[in-house]
Amino acid sequence: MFSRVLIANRGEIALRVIRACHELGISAVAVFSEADRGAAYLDMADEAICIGPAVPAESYLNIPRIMSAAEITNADAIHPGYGFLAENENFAQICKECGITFIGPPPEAMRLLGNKVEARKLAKKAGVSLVPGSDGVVENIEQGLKIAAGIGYPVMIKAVAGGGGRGMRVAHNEMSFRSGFTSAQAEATAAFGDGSVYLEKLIVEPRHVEVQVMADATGKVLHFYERDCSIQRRHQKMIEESPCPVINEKTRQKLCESAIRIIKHANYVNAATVEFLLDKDQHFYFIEVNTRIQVEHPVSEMVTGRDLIKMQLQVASGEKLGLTQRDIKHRGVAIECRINAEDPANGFSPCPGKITRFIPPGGPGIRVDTHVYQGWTVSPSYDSMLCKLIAYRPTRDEAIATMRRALSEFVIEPIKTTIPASLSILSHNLFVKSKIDTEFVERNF
Ligand code: MV4
Repeated sequence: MFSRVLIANRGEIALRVIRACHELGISAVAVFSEADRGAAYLDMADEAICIGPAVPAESYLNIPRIMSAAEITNADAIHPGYGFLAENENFAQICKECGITFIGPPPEAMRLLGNKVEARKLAKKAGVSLVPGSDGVVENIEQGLKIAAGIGYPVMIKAVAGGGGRGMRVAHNEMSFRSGFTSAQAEATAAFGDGSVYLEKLIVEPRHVEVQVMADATGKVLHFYERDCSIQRRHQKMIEESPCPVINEKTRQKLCESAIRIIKHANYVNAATVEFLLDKDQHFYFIEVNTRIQVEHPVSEMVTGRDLIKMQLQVASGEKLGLTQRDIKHRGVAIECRINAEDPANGFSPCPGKITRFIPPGGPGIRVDTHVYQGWTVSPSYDSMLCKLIAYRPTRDEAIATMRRALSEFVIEPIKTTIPASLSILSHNLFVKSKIDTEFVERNF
């Protein structure tokens, strides 16, 4: 096992990784920007190094500065968290060349799955059902029109280098295809430096269901069941839960086995999330793989009773997964609400500023993952997520009741937060009955 791990991230995930390191007897090195100086979790790290100013390009995204911090502190490995450099294959490659273990997949697997057309080909080879679409990159409008006619409208135009909704367009007919194709290419070029696009049939009113997977270096791949992440707004998830409340045990097994097949075919190591769309008839279709630990991993930890961050450290250090699939049971229901410093009454605009009162909830069935404390100043330079509130209960109705109780207890002053938005979603009868899809928030709020 490693003796020292550097965490190339900030906020709640940096704290989450520090905790996992300490449980495994590993010394944790934190890095911080000038905007994060004084964060309480930095005192929990065994060492903390300033790597530059607030602007991410000069600190959390600055590879030379992070590598220097790792070298100075004699770190054996780097945990990238999520966001920032977590899915940067160049960073993973540089770590390797410097003899520092990147706690994530090999750069080759990251490159393969980061290309959505390659990921589709891999899924096909693995025998997993995927959304009907183009076999590869669509080079021009005329070729695209032919393929779209074959698939049947409506179709979705997606960026090959994309993910998370950028560079995506829906086309309902030839005319909207022409304009959508050009603007998707332009947006993809601007966002990813790669304008390549491909086509898929539009799945109407889908649910977003994703499978948590962990692979070790011997090729052993385990799943930790699925999460339903349909409650999102503008591709920002707001509420996630496990298990998905609408799939039966047979569909669940097929879904999770499909995820494992894809990950095995990619020669993958470490944590991954395999995303699917689920339609009204319980058909699921592979869409993409996220090659990182995700924000919402705690719901999978709660229902399986496993520590996914500790497991990431273990498999990265070369340990075999000491579990079999049969050991991993799912029990109960976990729901996570992301609490952001945003004003729901004002278009969810960011609300940075000093927090003068912070009283988090607790009690039975509640987990609070946050780096925030009374006196902390939320910087405008970063993502607005303050806290993840996780309720874990035997049944979904009980988990909803516990979450509502906890959200009502939570005091965060004076900044605006998404607590009221979460409360109103949890009180909506369509959410309670789980008659939802990815458009639920936009349609009802
Ligand atoms: C789709 C889709 C419908 N049909 N693909 C959005 C982000 C990216 N991960 C994939 N996305 C979608 N792909 C087909 N063929 C609908 C979405 C989608 C969506 C997916 C997951 C969660 C929220 C979403 C919100 C709008 C659209």
